[in-house]
Amino acid sequence: MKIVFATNNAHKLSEVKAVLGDDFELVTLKEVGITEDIPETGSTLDENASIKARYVYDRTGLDCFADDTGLEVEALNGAPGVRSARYATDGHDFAANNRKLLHELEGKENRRARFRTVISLIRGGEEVQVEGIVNGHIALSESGSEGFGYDPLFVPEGYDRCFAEMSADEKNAISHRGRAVAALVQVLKS
Ligand code: ITT
Repeated sequence: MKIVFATNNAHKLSEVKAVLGDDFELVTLKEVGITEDIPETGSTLDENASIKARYVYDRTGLDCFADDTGLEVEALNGAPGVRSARYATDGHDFAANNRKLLHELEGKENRRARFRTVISLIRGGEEVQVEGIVNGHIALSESGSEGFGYDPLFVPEGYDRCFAEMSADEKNAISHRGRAVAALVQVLKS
């Protein structure tokens, strides 16, 4: 089954490919001629996932899905949340975002956080959303070199290592995105 994944993030693409397996052929934005950044103008993850998927569907008419992910930190009232990519700067500056997060949490005892991924699937013109969540906490300093984004700081519940210290398979088995994609597979196979 061919399906377009509406992302410009190469890390996401490889994570999702690994979970979807060989039953699905993922088509990239570039392959369908979309090279511009899709505007993320929504105020929630649900809205942005929908905006990204609709953008692709409206231009190609192809079955497609998009993921929008946010890190929600309890002591920061859910920030950076929907602004996770642009927390410290206008761009996707992972290092600056991590520095800002550590700074904002200085002196705070409650470091609980969760990653939440919302996937919007458009199949035959019909839209369905699924979600994946992983609870955890923000470490006191960065470690590891795997993954991307906030992975050097996020320690999932029940572990003493952050995502950036885990293999791709280990992260996918418990992560927000891994769980959301597992739910997506259920929908696609139904
Ligand atoms: P697309 O919109 O092109 O898919 P993006 O990088 O803009 O890619 P999101 O808006 O969904 O993706 O993600 C917001 C940010 O959240 C992202 O830039 C990372 O900093 C962070 N993030 C998302 N998934 C993550 C993960 O699995 N591990 C660590 N950080 C993640």
